[in-house]
Amino acid sequence: MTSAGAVTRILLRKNLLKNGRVAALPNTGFVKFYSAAPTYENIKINVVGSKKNVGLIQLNRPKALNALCMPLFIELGKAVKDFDADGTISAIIITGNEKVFAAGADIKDMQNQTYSSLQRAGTLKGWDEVSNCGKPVIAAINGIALGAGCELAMLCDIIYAGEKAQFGQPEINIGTIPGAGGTQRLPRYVGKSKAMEIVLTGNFFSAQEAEKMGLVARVFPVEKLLEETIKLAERIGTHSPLIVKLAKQAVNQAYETNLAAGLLYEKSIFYGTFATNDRKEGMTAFVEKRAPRFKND
Ligand code: DAK
Repeated sequence: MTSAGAVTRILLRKNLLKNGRVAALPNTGFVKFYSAAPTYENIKINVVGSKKNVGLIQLNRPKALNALCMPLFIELGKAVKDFDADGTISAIIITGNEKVFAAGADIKDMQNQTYSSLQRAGTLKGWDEVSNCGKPVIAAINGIALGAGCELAMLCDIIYAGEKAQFGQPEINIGTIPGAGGTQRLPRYVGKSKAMEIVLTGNFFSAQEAEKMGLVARVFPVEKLLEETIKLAERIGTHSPLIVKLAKQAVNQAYETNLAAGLLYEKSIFYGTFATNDRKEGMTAFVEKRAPRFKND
């Protein structure tokens, strides 16, 4: 049976799925896929790049400044999981619009939650799909990335920002604390003093400050951000997907363990690359002075 993810990919590639909706049913061959294709209310998805190998997810609740409501979390998790499973996709971009990435979790949803209702609900659904994604996930942030919006960006592997982007963990203003990784990831990325300042004041900080702190890799003019992020994803896509996945795992270990254990992990991954055909092809291509032909093997 064809999975919903596979259906989405077929439709995207044939330009039949626009913004998460089936645009047309040109022939009976696709009718059978229609019912299985996921339709999204709170995100838009697309396949972009000159080789159509970049999965693009756009948060899409503009009236609520892309506040991350529970259905949005679930849709986001599903879209990431589908792109991760798609062998033709090299990297995934999560973005918002030119004015806003996400103003945090939906405060109206949370207003009447209780300690026990949150405990019963467990962790944020969809969140794990982003952090467990084997492929590179890149955040392209224009406008505000606050609270869980900033935490979502920090789940990603690389953050590119537009020059007007604003980041913050303003939960303290509404009587709570960052609860989706902010108190743990932010100090690892920017150090304790900066993280304390951000979390305890709730103050926003600019893209330029975020770049200086090392939270953001690069800053671009607003209108260039997505184009540059797609270029980055395409560049990653020229490498062996297998080795990219291993490299991502190795870098992530630096945030999970101490230096000695991390170096040991790195070494085992490094030796492990020598069990792959792509490593052999990469080095052979270098010696033969030609471009490598990676096979994800
Ligand atoms: N939630 C719901 N609606 C929001 C929202 C939000 N976070 N942010 C903005 N909106 C809505 C506004 O209510 C308004 O809707 P209407 O009144 O028009 O219906 C619309 O978006 C436009 O907002 P404003 O009128 O406020 O626009 P301004 O330009 O004046 O201000 C602002 C923009 C971003 C400065 C302001 O909207 C603002 O301060 N927003 C709240 C930012 C914030 O505090 N974010 C942190 C949320 S707490 C969890 C773990 C973690 C979390 C949740 C669960 N578990 C483990 C379960 C995360 C929590 C958070 O992220």
